[in-house]
Amino acid sequence: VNVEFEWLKRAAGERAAELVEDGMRVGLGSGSTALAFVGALGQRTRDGLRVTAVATSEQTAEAARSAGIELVQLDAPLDLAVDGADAIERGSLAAIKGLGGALVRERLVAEAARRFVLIADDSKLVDHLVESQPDIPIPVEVLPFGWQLTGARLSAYGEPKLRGSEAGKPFVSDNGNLILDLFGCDWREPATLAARLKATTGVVDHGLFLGLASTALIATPAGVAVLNAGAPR
Ligand code: A5P
Repeated sequence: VNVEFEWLKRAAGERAAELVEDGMRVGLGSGSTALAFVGALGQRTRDGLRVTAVATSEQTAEAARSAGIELVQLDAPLDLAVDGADAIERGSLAAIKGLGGALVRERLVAEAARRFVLIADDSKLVDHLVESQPDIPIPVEVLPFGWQLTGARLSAYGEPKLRGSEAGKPFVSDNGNLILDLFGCDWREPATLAARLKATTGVVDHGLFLGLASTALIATPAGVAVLNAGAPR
């Protein structure tokens, strides 16, 4: 564990918790940075803030419950959603998400929110998303039924690799699906790529989050920078 990153994640999470106002319905992202936000929000609720929240994964739900945050279903729009990312592009705030395997619920929550805020340490910030490859693939969640054929369709856009779990078995998402990590994609037109992935039979969703985040809170050793989508880089 990189202690500096842990400290930075906590700083980003605490800053995001300051955005939450009394009575808000809040979306809780997944991954270690989002869990720092959950911890900070839990502290604020113990100090008297009233919120209800929707969790994007079972892991986050558990953390929220132990932090004393009231969880509700995603049955109405949210005021704010806060989530981590695997890579964030300067300027556009386009992001790759889903290395934690929660991308389907993460997108449902992000799209339900009036304001979607990304939080990360500065190691996640890139000038162009294409730079993050080959290390960071585009995660694609697919139905288990016929997944090999879905994979063959996806190979038109990159090299799909079935994600494994630590036990050596395929990773299974909270939705009971598989993840194909797509390496070596053609990034010239990310919006076209995103639309094609979404339109592929057998695909539930993918981890390219374009045009969703309005703000990114990026923690650096010098402080937390507030980046707004569309602002000069
Ligand atoms: C989960 O599916 C992802 O989208 C996470 O938001 C992402 O992997 C970031 O995780 P960390 O904050 O642990 O790096």
